[in-house]
Amino acid sequence: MPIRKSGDIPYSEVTPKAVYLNRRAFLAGVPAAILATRFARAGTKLPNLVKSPLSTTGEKTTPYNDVTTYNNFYEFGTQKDQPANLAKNFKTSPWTVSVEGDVAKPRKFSMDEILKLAPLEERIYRHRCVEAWSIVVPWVGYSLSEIIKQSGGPTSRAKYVAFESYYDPKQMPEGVHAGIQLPYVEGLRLDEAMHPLALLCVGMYGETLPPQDGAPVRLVVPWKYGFKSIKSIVKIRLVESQPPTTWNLYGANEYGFYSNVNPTVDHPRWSQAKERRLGEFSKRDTLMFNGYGNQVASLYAGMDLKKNY
Ligand SMILES: Nc1nc2c(c(=O)[nH]1)N[C@H]1C(S)=C(S)[C@@H](COP(=O)(O)O)O[C@H]1N2
Ligand SMILES: [Mo]
Repeated sequence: MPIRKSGDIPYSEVTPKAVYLNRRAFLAGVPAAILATRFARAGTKLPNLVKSPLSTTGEKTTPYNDVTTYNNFYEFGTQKDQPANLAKNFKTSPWTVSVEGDVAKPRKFSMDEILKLAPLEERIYRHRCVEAWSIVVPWVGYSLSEIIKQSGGPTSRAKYVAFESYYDPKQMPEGVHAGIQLPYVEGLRLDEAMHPLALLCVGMYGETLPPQDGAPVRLVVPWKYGFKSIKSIVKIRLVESQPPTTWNLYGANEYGFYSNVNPTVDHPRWSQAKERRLGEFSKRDTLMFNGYGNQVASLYAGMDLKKNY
């Protein structure tokens, strides 16, 4: 068998680590039941990661096990522990992302193309869910602006970017009970989408994304509440007017289009002043723009953030 550099292996051909380890352990005679608990990580190592200067420095990352067993991914169930189980066999290959609408060169990208579009960076970001829990994750990816540039860049008409998740009721039978409209849709203003912090994410903890965290490709927008970070993306469409978003459709008085993390604007049903970091006991103060104010506050200069929640 020829030896290839891991960077040359197409996404579709990579053997998931769990399968590989199972195979190896099977040969060594280790019982399968022990394997299931010992080798729970299903990702594939992503090579040649660049450490990004956009990382949040000095913060302890949340244990992998917490980040991959406490999830919101309503297509796979509304309970936090459901996606880890129900998304296990989610088919993420082949995968195509279409970049369309008001871009100079609308085109489709295969997952292999996405992995090679720009150097893969490791960025440690804080992530704050609207439900007042938070995590610190070493994500892998590159700025969302890269894929928009690779599609010829925005035309003069483009003002917003609309995103759509994959939805297959056969693979996601819990979706019909989720209480939200599917496919999951999200949106950003064009300048937010082009901000370098907005991450097109293909991995975490040095590996490809596990299904429950949004495999094979998701958004991570660290200054906004977690629900803006749409998972398992199949469509990115540049548009003229503000696109609909899933949680705003669900309840417009509770979830706005902007959804910037803001400890001074409470959710109608609970306070946003504090948060609990997964794995920690006591609560900590929530930071304006989740601590990314120096980088992003200028995007909202002159806007009333109580009105534009
Ligand atoms: N397609 C899709 N994307 C989604 C969601 C979802 O239910 N479906 N949940 C959102 C919410 S509410 C949060 S907090 C984050 C959670 O990401 P994580 O599970 O990787 O922490 O994903 C967001 N993206
Ligand atoms: Mo969330």
